[in-house]
Amino acid sequence: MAGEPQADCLFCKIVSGEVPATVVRETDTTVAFRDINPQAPTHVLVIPKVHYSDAASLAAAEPQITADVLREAGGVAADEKLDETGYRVVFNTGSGAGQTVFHAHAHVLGGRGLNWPPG
Ligand code: D5M
Repeated sequence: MAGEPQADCLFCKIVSGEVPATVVRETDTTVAFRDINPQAPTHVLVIPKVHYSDAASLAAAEPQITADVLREAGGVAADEKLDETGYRVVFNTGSGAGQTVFHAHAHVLGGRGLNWPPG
């Protein structure tokens, strides 16, 4: 069923605690944890606890939880003191854009200069 945990999903396993992660924030609907392969001094992933394959399908089905993810991304930035220097929130969507884990997630990146456009 839509939103239900998927047995083969790495991020569902992080939500359930089956796979460990360095969790920095958690709410009823979201988990934020450090990326295992950081691309910046701060690189945190914010995920919904429900399973949707990407941000667009999450937004279509669960607009409130999508807002929760964005609010928590801002919370991570505040916790990490990125507000003044700036930070980036990225949803890679589709393998052509670099998505490798098909459970919606926001990357929160900061702590260094970030070029535009991204590669
Ligand atoms: O981003 C998927 C991200 O997930 C990528 O930056 C690595 C990260 N990742 C993969 N496995 C783990 C674990 N176990 N803990 C923390 N972070 C992880 P994408 O946009 O799909 O390429």
